[in-house]
Amino acid sequence: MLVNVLIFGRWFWSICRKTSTIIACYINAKCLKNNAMKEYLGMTLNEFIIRRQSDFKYATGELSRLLSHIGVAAKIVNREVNKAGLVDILGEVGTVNTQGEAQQKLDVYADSQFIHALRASGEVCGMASEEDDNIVTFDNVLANDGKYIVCIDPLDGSSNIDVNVSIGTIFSIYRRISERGHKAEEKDFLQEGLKQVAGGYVIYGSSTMLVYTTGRGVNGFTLDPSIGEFCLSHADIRTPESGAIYSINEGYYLKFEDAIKKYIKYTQEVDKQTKRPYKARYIGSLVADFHRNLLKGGIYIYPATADAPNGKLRLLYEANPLAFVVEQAGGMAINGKDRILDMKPQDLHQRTPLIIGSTNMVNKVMEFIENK
Ligand code: AHM
Ligand code: MG
Repeated sequence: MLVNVLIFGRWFWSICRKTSTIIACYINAKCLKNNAMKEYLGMTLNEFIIRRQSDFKYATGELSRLLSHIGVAAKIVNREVNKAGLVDILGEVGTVNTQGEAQQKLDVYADSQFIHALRASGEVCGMASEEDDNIVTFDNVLANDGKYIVCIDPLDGSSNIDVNVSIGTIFSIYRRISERGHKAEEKDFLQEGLKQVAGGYVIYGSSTMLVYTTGRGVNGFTLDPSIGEFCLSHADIRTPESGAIYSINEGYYLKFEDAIKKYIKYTQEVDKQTKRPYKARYIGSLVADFHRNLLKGGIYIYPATADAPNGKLRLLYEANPLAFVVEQAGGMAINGKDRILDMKPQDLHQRTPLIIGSTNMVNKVMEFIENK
């Protein structure tokens, strides 16, 4: 009997020691990460990119240089967005883009700024943009040798440009799959979102922020206008698992499928435990709605409608980059059936329904869809 007690005691003691070591390691790793991230706070985007380059095995600095170029273009676009009311740059330009929507002058300006910055970077062989029907290839020796391609919505939320409401830029970066030394090909752009090497956005709001991920967490940089630099202000962003905000254009209510209608009713019911009724917030600029929900917890839905069975938003340069960001921050993004990042694009300007945000909320919508 005594022997049994002794054996049990030793076994119990060793389990306790192992468990406490595991917990201590976990806490230590977390603290180290938090401390390391704290050390980065206030650092400029360029410094941060260079420091983090060592996170990537065999990194050669090309992606770092490319991200810096995107930051520079964002600052130039920001400058124009900020003085939009002062110069003759607002309003429609008179042409329509590939989606049949009137192009605003600032859209065209932003598009040309990003084309210029990406061509100048020498790291990119081509770009796909919401504003251009076909891929833009940078056909020179340096660019043809570039490893990367970029998909971009240069100025998202264009209906808000004229009225001083937050707008944004959304971008994603992939490794090309065509042979280096030649022009980019369309197949380089039709890769699944999970193959992104970086994705992010810039929000031109009450302050201007650049938020991006390279697959190792999400970091946000706020533009300090006094020094003209993006500085790390939001290190290692995590989105809450649940939130109390829902963002959907309820004006289309009658055109939604039943599952979405039922979910909207669910958000409006009273239930203390799940913080319902949720707050309805819809800016009409995806970047702004997404950014708020990312920080506060919430869900953004642009579903299929009777008129638009594939929804409105574009897979390559709206859904994919934000899906990458949200997943890296601990959230989820689906199209109503599948994970956004698993979708195989068929077309440059392909649209997709988008349900994106806090994990518990996205799963709840999924429940309604599955039980319809
Ligand atoms: P845009 O890229 O032409 O600006 O369109 C995308 C925008 C999103 O920013 C926004 O969430 C959505 O379209 C709003 O659409 P709607 O007016 O149908 O609600
Ligand atoms: Mg857009």
